[in-house]
Amino acid sequence: MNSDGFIPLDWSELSQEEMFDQADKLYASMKKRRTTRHFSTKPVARELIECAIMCGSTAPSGAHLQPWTFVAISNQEIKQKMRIAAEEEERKTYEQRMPEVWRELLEPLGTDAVKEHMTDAPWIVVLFRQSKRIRENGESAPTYYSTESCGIAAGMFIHAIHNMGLVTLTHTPSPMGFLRDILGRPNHEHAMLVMPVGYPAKGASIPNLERKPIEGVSLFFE
Ligand code: IYR
Repeated sequence: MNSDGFIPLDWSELSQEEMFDQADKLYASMKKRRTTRHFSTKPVARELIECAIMCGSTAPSGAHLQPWTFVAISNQEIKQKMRIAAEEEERKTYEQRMPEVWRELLEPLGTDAVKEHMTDAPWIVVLFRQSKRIRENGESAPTYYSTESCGIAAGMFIHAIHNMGLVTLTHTPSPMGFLRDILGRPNHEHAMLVMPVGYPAKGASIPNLERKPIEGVSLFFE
């Protein structure tokens, strides 16, 4: 193997005790994360959003292309435009496009076509997936596993937001083409998730959900 361009891995072994302790602490913290639909308008410093984006951007990605663009919006006029366009699509989705088998699942979650979080939350972060990359010679070339890569980056971003004491929501207006137009992104970028970020509104409530136990989400062969 050619080792040019390689550096030593910066890693140190934890004791068994430290491992269990860190594992427990992380799970205890992650268990408390909840998708929140009610946001306060209280401002959040841009540096915190930048930090969460850099955390998301540590995600592994196909051929290390990092095929994502996080577009962060605090501008109220742009948020308003995005909300109007999202609600227009969502009304069609909820009223015409959503079959009953889907609607019955969303009913207990309390979602609908009204998206006040898009104007209440101080930041909206839109994750765009890059299906192509532009090479140095200006030609376009494919990216690889961009959906998987962006999914991982989104998870890491969401965890960073939770870890800094803020809340977010993974909103998926569909279709999302209007976001490319409003935010002036190129054709090879595809909006994947809209994530309002901020403080929860006073008295914010969430559905009383349980998560599946280990047996429901895994299988071990030992
Ligand atoms: N995209 C819509 C509808 C929606 C769909 C699922 I699946 C959800 O878990 C929640 C909502 C929206 O964002 O409201």
